[in-house]
Amino acid sequence: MLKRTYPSFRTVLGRHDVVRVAGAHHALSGVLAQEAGFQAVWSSSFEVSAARCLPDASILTMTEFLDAASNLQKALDIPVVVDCDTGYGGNYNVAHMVHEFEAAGITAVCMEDKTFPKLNSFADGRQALLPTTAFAGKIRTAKAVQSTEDFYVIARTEALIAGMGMDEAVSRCQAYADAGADAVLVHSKKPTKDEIVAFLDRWDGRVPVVIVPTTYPDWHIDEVREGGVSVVIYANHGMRATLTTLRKTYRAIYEAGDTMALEPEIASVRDIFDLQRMADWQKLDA
Ligand code: SPV
Ligand code: MG
Repeated sequence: MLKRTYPSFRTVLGRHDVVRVAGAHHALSGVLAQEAGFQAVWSSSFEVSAARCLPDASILTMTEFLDAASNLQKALDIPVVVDCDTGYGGNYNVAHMVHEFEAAGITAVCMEDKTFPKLNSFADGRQALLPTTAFAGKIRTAKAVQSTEDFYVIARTEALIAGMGMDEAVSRCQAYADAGADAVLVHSKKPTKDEIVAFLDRWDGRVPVVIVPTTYPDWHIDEVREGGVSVVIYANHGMRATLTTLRKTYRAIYEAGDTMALEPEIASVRDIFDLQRMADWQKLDA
């Protein structure tokens, strides 16, 4: 009843042309993403930080991100892909991170080539990246210390975010794939998909490509698939929708002075009981 069984992220990738992943920051949001049909959940550093009302800037520690990811994975029948930012430091931190996340049953992590401490990709200000060889070294470390064959390491480049150009993005991804990355994530903050399409035109396909279409929402999943993308992460839409709903709900209660008008619009307590698997728990007492 309590223990969930789930396929590894690598197994899920083998079953789908394109894997659809939803961002989440706690078990309940992850369960709702699973219910909608997503094949995996992204434990988003942005969402996990924002849930604490903190900037996504390497403020929380590895153990706090591990706790969030592990609580997600424990509640799900689908794998969690963990956004591990920069790997929480240097090579030693990366090695420790892989050990800890694998021990928690996590089957996929993503690391980005920014310097530690990182800052969210959409924040104003300059992004500093590690030299290619230094980040490739972190990827090599992660792959060298993994203890299960299936463990999946995604290397994310912020070259386009940092304005370093397409040549740099492509050559970094090639170097990361050659260092052993199982996939590359190329991030963009452009308002259209053009930059990612240009990257895909240049990409030789040596490992799968992962995208995060936050600023370029106008790209249907069928076209994404045809474009040669293997994994799409809708990184923060759940949290953004939560904000809209909570804001509206709290205001409505405060302004109306009662909750009559609101009741038909919000989930029932019974709905929450079902997600908590309350009936299964109550059998323990029967
Ligand atoms: C996250 O969801 O934490 C990500 C994606 O890393 S982004 O916020 O676009 O950097
Ligand atoms: Mg992040």
